[in-house]
Amino acid sequence: MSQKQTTLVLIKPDGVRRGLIGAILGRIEAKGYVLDDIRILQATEEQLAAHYHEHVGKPFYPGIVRYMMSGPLVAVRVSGYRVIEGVRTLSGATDPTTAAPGTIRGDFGYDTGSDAIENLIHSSDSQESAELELAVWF
Ligand code: FUP
Repeated sequence: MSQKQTTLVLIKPDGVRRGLIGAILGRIEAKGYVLDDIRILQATEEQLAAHYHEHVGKPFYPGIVRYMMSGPLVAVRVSGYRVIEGVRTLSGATDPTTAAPGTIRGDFGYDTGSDAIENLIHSSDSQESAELELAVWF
């Protein structure tokens, strides 16, 4: 039997700028998951270093920071059975150019030519990441 889970979703600054908050959260709600908490905020360098601790020091990290601080983002706590896997599936592959049509990144994302991959949404990839990431943003 599956476990009820909680995950973190971020609508990244490109999603907010493009007016896609409703479209993105609409897909997550339509799928059947529950939005338990939501905040709109400007990310700090400290939050990003904690959230992206696996990427700190990599060549693309400064680009991620520029991108993620380029405007407000939306942090959402989402719950449901197998929601971690479910929201990852709805989000699609990291690269929006090749992400499958029907996914959020595949339908709304494109290569902007920026040095960071702009792909609209973050969703936690495991229970452990979800706990750590929820503590960063809430
Ligand atoms: P994902 O799990 O699909 O969100 O992707 P990753 O955890 O692998 O990467 C986190 C973010 O880093 C991605 F959303 C995009 C960004 N990234 C780059 O900008 N350049 C890279 O070469 C790899 C990742």
